Amino acid sequence: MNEIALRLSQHLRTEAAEIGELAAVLDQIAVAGKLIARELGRASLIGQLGLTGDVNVQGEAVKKLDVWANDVMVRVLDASGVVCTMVSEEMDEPLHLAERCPAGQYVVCFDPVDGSSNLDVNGIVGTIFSVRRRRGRGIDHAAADAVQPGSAQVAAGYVMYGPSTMLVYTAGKGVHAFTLDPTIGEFVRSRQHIQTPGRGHIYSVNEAHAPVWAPGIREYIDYLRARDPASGRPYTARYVGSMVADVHRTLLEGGIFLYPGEVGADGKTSGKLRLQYEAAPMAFLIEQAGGKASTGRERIQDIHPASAHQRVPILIGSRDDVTMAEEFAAGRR
Ligand code: P6P
Repeated sequence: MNEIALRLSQHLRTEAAEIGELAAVLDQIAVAGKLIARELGRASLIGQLGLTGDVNVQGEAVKKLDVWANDVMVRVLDASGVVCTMVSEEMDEPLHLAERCPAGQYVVCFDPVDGSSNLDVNGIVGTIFSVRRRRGRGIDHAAADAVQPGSAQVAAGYVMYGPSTMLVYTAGKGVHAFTLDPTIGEFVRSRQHIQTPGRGHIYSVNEAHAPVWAPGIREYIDYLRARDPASGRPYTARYVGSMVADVHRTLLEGGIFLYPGEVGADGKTSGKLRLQYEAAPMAFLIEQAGGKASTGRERIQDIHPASAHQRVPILIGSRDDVTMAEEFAAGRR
């Protein structure tokens, strides 16, 4: 009867003494995860696949489930009663719940369905979330709330919709995984205090972008491909195209996931992944598991966002692998 003792709701009650009302936020995210998992499971049967015809602030085509899942996240986080500002990939501006703010103390940044390009082919997608405390004071604090650095996070994680639905989170005391048991409708603890291996044997990157990668990255990938059994090479390649899936594998098996900076026609280097609700939450999680996350030049969690939808390059995974990649990126290898 382990599933009774190890339910997420029970776990959060025991943690509540230490994490306070953050437990209410995490509990609500679990509810959203159950609702989104149910909708994903029947999407192809109820016409929920495909595009809405709109384009989001990122300039990306919006899927019907992106909008639907965003609405679910907004409603369940509002219902927690303790969230006063929300930032979402699917909302151009931060959502500021003025009526919540006198009491509401949390700011939640999220990507409701990350990897949605996989939706129509029944691929793995996920919901990524990042929680900070309200920073600003007075009615105009929404702007300050939305651009806090990753180091201000008090919790972060994801819900992964795969063969099983898993919620993986950290509140600064290790990384814990809960698997949805559909027979009782509860997330049940499946792993606790996850530690990522110091070094892995898998690299994960979209190699089609190699011609425009920032300096040093192509040399790094060539290094990983080279045959040298004494140093554990070649690595093998895995790429799902869904950050939650690629980072979850890296968290458990080690290695490195990269979405490197890309050099544009103007000579400037830019990233694709969003800092506030993709890179920073995954960085908090991987560091709690003993791993590392950087842009290649600076620690992801140290970046002070210029805007709520800022994009960054990211190298994330095993400590030794990310350190090696940084050395190539800095031209020291
Ligand atoms: P590409 C999904 O759109 C996403 O934001 C991440 O989940 C994923 O890692 C990345 O973009 C995939 O990008 O350019 O390889 O399709």
